[in-house]
Amino acid sequence: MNLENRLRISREQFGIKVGINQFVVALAGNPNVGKSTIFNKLTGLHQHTGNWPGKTIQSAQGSFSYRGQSFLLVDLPGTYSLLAHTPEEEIARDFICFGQPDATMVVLDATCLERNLNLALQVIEITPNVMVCVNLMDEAHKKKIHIDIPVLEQELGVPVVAASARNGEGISDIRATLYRLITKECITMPRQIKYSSDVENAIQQLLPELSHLNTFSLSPRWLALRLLDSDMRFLENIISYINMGTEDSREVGYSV
Ligand SMILES: Nc1nc2c(ncn2[C@@H]2O[C@H](COP(=O)(O)OP(=O)(O)OP(=O)(O)O)[C@@H](O)[C@H]2O)c(=O)[nH]1
Ligand SMILES: [Mg+2]
Repeated sequence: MNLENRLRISREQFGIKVGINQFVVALAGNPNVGKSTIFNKLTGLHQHTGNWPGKTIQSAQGSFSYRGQSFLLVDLPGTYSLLAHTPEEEIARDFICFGQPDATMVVLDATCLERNLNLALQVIEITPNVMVCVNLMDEAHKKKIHIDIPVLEQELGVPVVAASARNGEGISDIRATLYRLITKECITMPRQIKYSSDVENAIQQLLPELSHLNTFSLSPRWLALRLLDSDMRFLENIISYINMGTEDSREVGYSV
């Protein structure tokens, strides 16, 4: 199976039909942070809703163009963590991990950044193609919470945009930042979380064992961490993702 087919099949499993030269952007975030508001502002009437394949959970996809480039935006269910506990969280996690989005935008609630950053850190552990949107800035302002966007950007190593999506503020910044991310005009350097020395040692022991695998879009370090989690259900999903089209599996992907 060539890479193009692999990409198509990965996405079709999630009911995503991508146009020619269209980039796929996953919209992730904790529940109630304004993901759908941003989705609606960006895509307007160019959207359709349905269900995630095999689930009764609603899905929404929509498109928009910016500087001649078409984007397909996928509004994911709210999730606190990628260590999924609910069917909604499983969908969000599986799409980010296996749906092969070209970019993921993590939306954060400016009024409770600390809790929200957990998800952002988990996502940047999986993929470097990430931007962060700190939404509800109007609410933060009312609560006299000040957020230093450039410092946050520096700390995370990915672009960060402030927004008050309900008022339409920050939407044009989001468009421009997604474009820069997709066209590689901006290169991200996501912060890698350092774990305790026991965990780091365990990772180092596992990495050589993983070196014979082509893990495609999944980083071996992230994979080692998931092995340490021992979430068997998720590990099964990871294995079937890696095994999809094994015949030319050395074509591309992470190397350890
Ligand atoms: N004040 C304020 N309210 C906002 C902003 N963005 C969204 N909201 C409101 O926040 C509520 C939740 O917004 P949604 O867009 O549904 O949030 P969501 O993240 O899609 O929620 P789930 O899909 O349930 O996880 C709605 O009442 C929005 O109108 C904002 O920037 N400022
Ligand atoms: Mg929503």
